[in-house]
Amino acid sequence: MSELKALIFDVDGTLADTERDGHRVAFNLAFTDAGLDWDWTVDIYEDLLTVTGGKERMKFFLDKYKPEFAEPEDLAGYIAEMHKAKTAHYTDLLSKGAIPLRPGVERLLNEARDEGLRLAISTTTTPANVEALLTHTLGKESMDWFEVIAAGDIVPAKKPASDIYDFALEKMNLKAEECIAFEDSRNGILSSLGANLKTVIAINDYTKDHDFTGAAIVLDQYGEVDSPFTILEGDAHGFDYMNIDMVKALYSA
Ligand code: XBP
Ligand code: MG
Repeated sequence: MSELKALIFDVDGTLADTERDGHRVAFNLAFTDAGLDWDWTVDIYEDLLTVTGGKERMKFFLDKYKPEFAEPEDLAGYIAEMHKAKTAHYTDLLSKGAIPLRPGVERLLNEARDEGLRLAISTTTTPANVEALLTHTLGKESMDWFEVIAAGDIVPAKKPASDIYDFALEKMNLKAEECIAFEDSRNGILSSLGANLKTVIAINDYTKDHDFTGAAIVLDQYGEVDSPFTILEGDAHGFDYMNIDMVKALYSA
């Protein structure tokens, strides 16, 4: 058996609960800027989240919810411009401290660094969004904690395709069996399992009913010493909050 060398984290829903109060709000602000009356409610957004990637999600929305919309000739360009505006709103929200990290994330990252474990990010979101989240929660220097930040359009096929995890592994020159992935969604685990990575799940409100078949464990959160997680599926090996010893136990199981 190989030795654990790296932890690879998803961003949205995993490092922070960004979707409902971050991305969704930013999309709506961009629509308002463009003079559109599109309103991505909390409920509609749950359906839209089945499609990863903000640009892809807007296209899906138009096809499903606005079939009457008079599409501009360059629809892809139109969506890309609106997505730029959305990213500006999203990074602005983060700069105002709108979204904290999930419980246990900062501690776990620090423990991993103390243990000499390598860190990477594999996400569908735009690189600027990752930078904004890390900078405004952990400080600018935290960008350097991650050896690889694999994000957005860097690969042709977004999650659930395994490409973004394959890319991170290749960049780190590591094999899947030397790493463990942290995800929150069905599309995320399909991607990480597709790359043959053992995968830890911490759910959130949008993903609590997803199918996590194949996960090493499914938790409600990583937890802290004084606020333990609830196990939804799997064996926590006697731990009640996620620390590096638990990560190693899951990795070796
Ligand atoms: C995240 C996404 C992203 C974000 C929005 O998925 O699917 O599209 O919702 O960010 P994951 P962008 O957590 O699996 O990486 O608008 O920048 O795409
Ligand atoms: Mg996610």
